[in-house]
Amino acid sequence: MPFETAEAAPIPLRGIIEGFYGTPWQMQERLDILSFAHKSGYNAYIYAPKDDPYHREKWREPYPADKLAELGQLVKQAKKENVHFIFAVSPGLDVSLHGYKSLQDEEKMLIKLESLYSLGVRDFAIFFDDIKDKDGAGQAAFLNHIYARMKLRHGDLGNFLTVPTEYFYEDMVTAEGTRKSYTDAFAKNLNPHILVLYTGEGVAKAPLTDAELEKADKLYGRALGVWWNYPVTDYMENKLALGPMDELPKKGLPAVFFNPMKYEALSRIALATGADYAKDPAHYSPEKSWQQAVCKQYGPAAQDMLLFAANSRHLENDWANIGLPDDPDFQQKAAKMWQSWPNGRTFAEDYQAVAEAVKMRQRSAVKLQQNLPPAVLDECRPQLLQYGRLADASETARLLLSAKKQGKAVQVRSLQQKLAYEKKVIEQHKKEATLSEQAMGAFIQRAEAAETAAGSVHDAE
Ligand code: LOG
Repeated sequence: MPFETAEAAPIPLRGIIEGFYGTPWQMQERLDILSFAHKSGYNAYIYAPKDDPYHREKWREPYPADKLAELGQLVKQAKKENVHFIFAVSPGLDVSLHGYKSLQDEEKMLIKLESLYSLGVRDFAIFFDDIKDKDGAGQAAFLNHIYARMKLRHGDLGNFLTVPTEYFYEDMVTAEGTRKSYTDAFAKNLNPHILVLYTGEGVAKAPLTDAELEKADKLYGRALGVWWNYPVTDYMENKLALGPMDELPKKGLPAVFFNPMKYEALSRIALATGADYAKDPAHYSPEKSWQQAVCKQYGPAAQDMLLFAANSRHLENDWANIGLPDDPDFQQKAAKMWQSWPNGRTFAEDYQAVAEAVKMRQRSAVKLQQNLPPAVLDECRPQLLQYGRLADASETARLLLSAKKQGKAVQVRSLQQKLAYEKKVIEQHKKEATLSEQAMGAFIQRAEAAETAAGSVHDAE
């Protein structure tokens, strides 16, 4: 085994899974991420880009020679970097699991895996996520056959992984707390040597506690590995995930894989924190690891990048809720000011703190435009511009508050107009760039709605 002995580590298999929808990474990005993976302390990478046709839609077809050559290059690089290259196929859209056709499909799958084995791949995965057909027993039998036949042919076969169709806890369990029928059939029949990954309580729901993992292990009857959907943003393309991994289980688990954004460079902040977690899960500290990652990756631009990245960490919709809060420093300062608004004892200093925080954010937006490396800038231009707009609108909002407090009606009206215009422009760009909803976004809303100090407005200026 060229790799470290797995037993010693609390998480023996730690890696990045290229498992998102949308434009897959370029070959050069993959080569870069393999070096990054090794340097960060990861020891595995799963090749599973949903939109590589040969991975999913056209899984039966062999890779054309040029694509195979590229994969060979990756496998070589992975070996050089001591990273397990795990090759995955997602046949679930149309695979046959019964009868003669299923035997044919097994052959096709074996041919596919063999073509990668010839390149030096020893670790494989077959995924069944995001498909309609829920044939737990059939999928398990298919996996068992492929695994057994590969094992028989190759004494040096490495890890064999899967993801079931019910891949998050809430989808596996009945109201009574027992296994749903799909999960029951899959779990009962699957060879115990095949490693099952799941995504936690939801598809993208944080944090994941020791107790929750234990509960899922118990339900499944085996130790599950984790496929963690952060910093992936394929379900919310307008926001970037630039925060750290949330709190994850502190005790050991067989494997953890982090699913990144299609933006390779910007994914590195979260991925660096994921590596910190995976190396030493018991002592992982999200905020600390995040600060270190940004400082290490952004050098002289780090302080500005910390401010920008802070505003783009949390992803939330009706089913996803992941990533630490956006800009907690600003949120705290604003909350304190609202407590003393308009006439509290500490208002002047609370207001001052907000004013300074806004200025820093404005400055960072300008400086990052000038100082970020081009590869990074290319991945975040719309968001960085929107960040600048939000900071500028926050500046208007805080001036508006001051005018309201002092009862300067003319000033209030002109600032209101300015803010309304700034908000409109922000709104126009939301579809392509969203951030800081609960931080600067909420501050702007509240400042706009804030009552003018009672009875003191006059047009005396
Ligand atoms: C997909 C994954 C996708 C992610 C986020 C799994 C196991 N599968 O809901 O490819 O990137 O969610 O959209 C998924 O997570 N399904």
